[in-house]
Amino acid sequence: MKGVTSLFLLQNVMSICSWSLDNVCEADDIKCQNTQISNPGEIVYGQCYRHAALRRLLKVSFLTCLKECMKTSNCVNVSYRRGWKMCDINGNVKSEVELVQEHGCFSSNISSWSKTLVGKCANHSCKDGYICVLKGDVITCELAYCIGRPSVANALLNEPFGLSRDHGHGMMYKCANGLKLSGKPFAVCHKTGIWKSMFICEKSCEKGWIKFGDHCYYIGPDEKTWDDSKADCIRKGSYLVKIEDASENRWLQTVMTDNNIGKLWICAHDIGIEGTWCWIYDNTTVNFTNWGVGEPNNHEGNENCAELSEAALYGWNDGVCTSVLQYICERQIQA
Ligand SMILES: [Ca+2]
Ligand SMILES: [Ca+2]
Ligand SMILES: [Ca+2]
Repeated sequence: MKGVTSLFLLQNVMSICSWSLDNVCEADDIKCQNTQISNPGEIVYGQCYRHAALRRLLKVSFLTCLKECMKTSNCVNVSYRRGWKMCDINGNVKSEVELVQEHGCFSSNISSWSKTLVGKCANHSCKDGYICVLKGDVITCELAYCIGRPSVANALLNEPFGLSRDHGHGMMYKCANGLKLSGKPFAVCHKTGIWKSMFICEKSCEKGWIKFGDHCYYIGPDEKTWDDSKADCIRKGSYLVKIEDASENRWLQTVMTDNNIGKLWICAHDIGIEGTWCWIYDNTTVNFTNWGVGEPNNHEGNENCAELSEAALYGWNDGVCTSVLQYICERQIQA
C-alpha cells in the first residue's frame, strides 16, 4: 500500500518536468523544431486553465502560442491542447478561473520563457484587449479580445473548454433550467471590443398556452356558457381572461382573427348591479373598456356577461350568460 502511494506522488511530481522540443513540436513542424530557445520554460502536463482565455487560437504550434501570449496584453500563461493544436492565451481573470486536470493538455507560465521570441513586441504597452503587432519596424496595437465576460441574464456558458474572449468570435450559451431561449444562442465579442448578446432567456408558457407579456393564455377547445368557461379556467389553474388595457385588448383581437373566433367570453359581468361592470376574477370594477357601438345595451334586460364579438367589430358586447361561446383563460407566467 505504501509503495502505491509513493508511486502516485512520484507521478504527480513528474507532471512538472523540463522542456523538450519533442514534447511540444510536431515532428514535421520545422519552424517549431528549429526555434532558438536557449532557456526553455517550465511546462505543467495534464492541467489546463478554463474561463481564463483572452484569445483562443486553433491549428497553431506551441511556439506560436507562446509568442502570441507575449504579444497579448495581460497574458500570463498558455494552455495548449496538442490534439487540436489549440492554444488558449490566458489572462489572470481570477474570480472565474479554474485549473482542471485534463488529459492531453499542458500549461506554461509565460514568465518562464525568453521574451526575445517576439522581438520589439517583448516590451509593448498595449492596453487591455489589444495585441502588439510588429509592422516592419513599427509597433502598433490592435484590438484582439473583449474585456470581461458577457452579461447574459439566466444563461450558462455552453463551451467545453470555457470562455474565451476573441474579437469577432461567438461563445455558445444555453438558458438556465426551465427558461426558453429566444434568438441565437451566442454572445459575440463585437469588433468594437464589447460583448453583444444575441439572445435572451425568458420564462415560457407550457404547451398549448400562448405567451403575451408575462401572462399565458389558453383558448378553450369548445364552446361553453360563461359560468362553465369560468369554471374550466379555474380547473386549469387560471381565470377567464381579464382585459387590463388596450394592448391586451388588441392582442386578443388578433388571437380571434388568427383563430377564426367570432365570439369569446371575457370575465367582465354586471350580474350584481345592472350597469356596474366588474371582473369576476378579482371583483375589481372594470376601468378599461372597448364596448362596440351601442353596447352594452342589456338587450331584453338579460345581458350580463361580456364577450368580444366579431359582429361588434371585435369590440365588447354584453351578451346572455347562458349562451355557449368560445373562451380564453389567462394566468401569470410561472417560473
Ligand atoms: Ca389580463
Ligand atoms: Ca346587464
Ligand atoms: Ca348587448
